[in-house]
Amino acid sequence: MAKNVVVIGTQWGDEGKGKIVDWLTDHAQGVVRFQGGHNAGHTLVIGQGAKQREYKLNLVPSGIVREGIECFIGNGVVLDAGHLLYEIAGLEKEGIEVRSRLKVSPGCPLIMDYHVKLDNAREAARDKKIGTTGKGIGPTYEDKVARRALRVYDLFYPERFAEKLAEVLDYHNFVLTKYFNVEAVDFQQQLDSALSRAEHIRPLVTDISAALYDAHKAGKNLLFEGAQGTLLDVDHGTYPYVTSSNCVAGQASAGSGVGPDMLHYVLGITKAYTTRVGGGPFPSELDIDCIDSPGFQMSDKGREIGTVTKRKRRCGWFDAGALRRSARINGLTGLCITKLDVLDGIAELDICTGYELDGKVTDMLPVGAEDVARCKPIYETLQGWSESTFGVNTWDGLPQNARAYLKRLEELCGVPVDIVSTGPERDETIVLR
Ligand code: 2SA
Ligand code: MG
Repeated sequence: MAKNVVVIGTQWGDEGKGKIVDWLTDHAQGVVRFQGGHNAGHTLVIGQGAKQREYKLNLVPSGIVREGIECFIGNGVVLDAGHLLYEIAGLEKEGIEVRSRLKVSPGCPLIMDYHVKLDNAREAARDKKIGTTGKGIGPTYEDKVARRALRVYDLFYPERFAEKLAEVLDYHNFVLTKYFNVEAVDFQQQLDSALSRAEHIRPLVTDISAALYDAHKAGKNLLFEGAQGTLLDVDHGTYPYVTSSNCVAGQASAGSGVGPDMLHYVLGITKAYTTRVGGGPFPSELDIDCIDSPGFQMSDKGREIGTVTKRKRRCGWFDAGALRRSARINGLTGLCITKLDVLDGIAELDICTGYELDGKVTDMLPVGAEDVARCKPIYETLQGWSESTFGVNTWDGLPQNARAYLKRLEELCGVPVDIVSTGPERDETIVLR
């Protein structure tokens, strides 16, 4: 019986999903992206010593760096065709065979130049910045929901494409020029650049829903690779400081066209502390600039820099109230705690166990940014450990205080810790279940 796993970020993204997806590909034959776009940044470290290579993927599923793994981009992903071809070319340059293994849904909405312009113009005009990645993600999802998006399969019908483009461009150019005072996007230029990519994309286009169903029936194991994280989910996150897609486990179904009965295990990737990149409330945030602050160690040792935008990520204590919400929304089967080693040497570790909000105590992150912003975190303090946990690959090899920390996270979140990741490489992993 095939066992399909959904790998989901339980916090604000950058929990280290890429490494775990890669590690799990030992037991899978296919990896599926089902939401987001090239705003995602998944870092993979492959190989040892002089042969070690680091790959940074945005759109292509993390399975691509392993031979023989099939990779699927589902309908829930917004696709920048130019970026996809650029990423494929980069991988091919590294000697990775991509085209025979990568499949793209005909239903993916296309990210166009006007989406990128709109994304950046809106962000520039905002007083309270969301801090988007500027890749056109939000405006493309808007077009999808408004039923005016150009989708991948439109690329193969040039006349229809031109007709739809003219209509949609008319609308967006009005907004760009009249509302934002930004230069209009040229119709012919946009048409030519989009259609020039069509023949490169066409061989990849596959009915993903059908392909996944067939793969499942053939006994293949599938991994559904989430991007961003639950607290950035457009419905369940700290709205409006969120991305524009659903990032929760349920989206693996809608965003790839498989039934929920094909999702057997939900693994919640969870950093041992918390980070966030971009704007929005963050109750357990720490100072990352003062060298004496534990936040500085998280930022510095954890190399907490946005993979896509190179922005410094904000850092803070583990937030169990946020995790509790995340665990329920995703129906988490187990947790995978990552980057534990970043906390090595911090004398005392605080864990946010709940919040005080309007004079009341709650143990669950409230809904929406405004209430989250008013939350005063409540902490409990655990003793840290001085030993290095980097690369430790057995439970007993961890310092006692590190084990106690993990056990406490498990207790507070109500979900078992099934995996602990202690370094970027595959064998720097502890499996508990
Ligand atoms: P967008 O561009 O519309 O999706 O931005 C909306 C918010 O979502 C956040 N966001 C992310 N947060 C964490 N990681 C992401 N990927 C990159 C990474 C981000 C980077 O892996 O580091 O390089 O900055 C990601 N993508 C979107 C974003 O910061 C906004 O708060
Ligand atoms: Mg990332």
